[in-house]
Amino acid sequence: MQIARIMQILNVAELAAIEAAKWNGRGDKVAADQAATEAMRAAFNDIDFSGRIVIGEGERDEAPMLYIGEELGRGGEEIDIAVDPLEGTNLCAYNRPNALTTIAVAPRGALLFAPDTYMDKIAAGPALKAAGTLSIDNSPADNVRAVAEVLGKPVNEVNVCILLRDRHKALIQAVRNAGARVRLIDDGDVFGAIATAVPGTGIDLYLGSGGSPEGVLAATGLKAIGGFFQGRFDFGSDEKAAEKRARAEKMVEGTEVDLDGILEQDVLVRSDDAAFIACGVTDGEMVEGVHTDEGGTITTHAIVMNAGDKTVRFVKNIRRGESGVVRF
Ligand code: VTB
Repeated sequence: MQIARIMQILNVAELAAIEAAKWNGRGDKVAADQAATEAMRAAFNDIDFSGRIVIGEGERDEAPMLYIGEELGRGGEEIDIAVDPLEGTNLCAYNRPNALTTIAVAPRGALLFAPDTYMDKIAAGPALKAAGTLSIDNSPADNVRAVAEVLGKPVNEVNVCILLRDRHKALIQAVRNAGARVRLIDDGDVFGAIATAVPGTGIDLYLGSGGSPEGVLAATGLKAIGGFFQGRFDFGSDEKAAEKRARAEKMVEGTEVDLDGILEQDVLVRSDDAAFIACGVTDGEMVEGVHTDEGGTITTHAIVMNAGDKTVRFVKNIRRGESGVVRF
């Protein structure tokens, strides 16, 4: 994606983060999400492009803002957009680390319409992608060993990020039995997956099942920088499974997607020109959150992974306060 366009999208993520951060620690995840979503929508509508939401806040008939299929912008280049306006609404509401505003962009038709179901995921950085030794079909122990070998460290120094959920009990045990460490997160697996490719976060591998939409967002970032991602839909086995599968079937109609097969990066993101942007809402290991000072200066921190110019940018942006003076 062109740098000028990336800067516009980055601005959208920043404005949403600034509004969401006003709710940091206030215990109201709904208000936080709404603030991010409204800011994001208004900012997208100000861009000279024809944006289309492919992953958003819900389906059209539920009438949310940023619904799937919603058209945004003042007209121009056709771009598909996946958003999770506030990834980790609870993280924001309780002021925990790594709440982010997240956006993925790609040429029209390139991003998978992801059904609202769980996706099993495995993610790691570019070295693992290059080695070709990871697979969602391998046991956790085999994948942990592959990571240790490629990163050149003992297994007991491999850090695996997993969502803290009952459904992951056996997985967590298997990873620990293999000798690796587990970094449990309450929420926010876009962070967990992306962090595997960002030195300094201490996360080497992401495993487990989270939202499918979040899977497409993470896959875009990892694809943009040559990282590794595989997914597989998980419809569960309860009474809702058949209904979820039927909805998913409709959403992937006309594509090559196998609902039970491995979802490779190139199926999730069918373009080499995608980009992923995340802006910090609360402070975290990958990016800091929104900081304000008495003069009204607002500082945001974002990560931008752009396949177009093969870059990863960490963007610290300082907005002048009412005094007009930049303080940094
Ligand atoms: C997942 C994960 C998200 O919420 O969707 C999770 O992908 C919800 O999982 O990053 P549960 O249904 O098990 O609670 C997040 O953690 C935050 O939106």
